[in-house]
Amino acid sequence: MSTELTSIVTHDDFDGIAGAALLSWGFDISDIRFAGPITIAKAEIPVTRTDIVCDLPYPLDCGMWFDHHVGNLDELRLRKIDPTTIPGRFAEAPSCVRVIFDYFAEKEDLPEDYSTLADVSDLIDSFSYPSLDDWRADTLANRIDRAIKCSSSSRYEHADFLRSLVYDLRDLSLEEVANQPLIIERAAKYGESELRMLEHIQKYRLLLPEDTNNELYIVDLTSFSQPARIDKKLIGLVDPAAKGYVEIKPVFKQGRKSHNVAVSLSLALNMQQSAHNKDMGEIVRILNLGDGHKGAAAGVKDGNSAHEFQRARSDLPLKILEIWKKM
Ligand SMILES: [Mn+2]
Repeated sequence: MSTELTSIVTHDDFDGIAGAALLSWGFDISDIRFAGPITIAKAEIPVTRTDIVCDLPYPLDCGMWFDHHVGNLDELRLRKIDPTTIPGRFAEAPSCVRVIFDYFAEKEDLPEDYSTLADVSDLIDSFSYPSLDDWRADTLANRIDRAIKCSSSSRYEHADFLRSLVYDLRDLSLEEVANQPLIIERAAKYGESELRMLEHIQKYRLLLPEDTNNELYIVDLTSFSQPARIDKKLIGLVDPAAKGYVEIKPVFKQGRKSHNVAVSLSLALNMQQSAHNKDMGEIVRILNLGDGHKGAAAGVKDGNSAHEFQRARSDLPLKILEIWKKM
């Protein structure tokens, strides 16, 4: 390899943080940056040949790439890039940590703690909890996951927190990390917001008479004048029988409610194990709202007036349901 690898760009979720811990250990790199998949897809942060990219879509260019998302592999094929020519590794695995673990395990002995880290990353990233109670349990890994999901007062503070967590997961056991006061505090704070989310999910459910079997669980937050966040996975707790989750909410610009409506769709977890033709990405593409994959997609319906906003909030759920039913 001609160019020296000097930094890691990783996904800002549990799998990305833990993946960066292994990469930091294996390549002796401490310069770490965080991004979401959309930031990479839109090329909003500079990534060069000195970067190792982890648990994220393949950027325009990079030094090495580690990933496990099948959708990202499809994307490469569309771009006519042969994945085998990219340094690093892609494998269909429950987590990116697993991909990186296997990569290093072929060459050397890994610390025992990393084996545990790969196991919990598989569980968290593929959401393969035996039950929702197992997901809600205050286990070491769940506590760290909640601490990651807890928002910080600024982007910089959040990146600092994530960075020190990468170093801790690299150097300490899961137990030592999870028992740090900051982790306990942040996880508890996120736990409270989870309860609020559960309330919103129940209170703002939109029931469409056209959805005779109640297949889509729609949460309509368009009446909100402040941004609110929900984790759609929590819908599984409220309605385990729903097959698809839809969230519609206003787009906020500099804290002000705009006339644009944001939609996000995801398939219920129970759909992962069953054969079906439902494709959330296809729904947002047909409606020309945005893009996504089979399991999750998002987009925005632009509006130029309060009237258009109102029309979008009443039309979109019906249009989504219509396409869903035909799939
Ligand atoms: Mn992942």
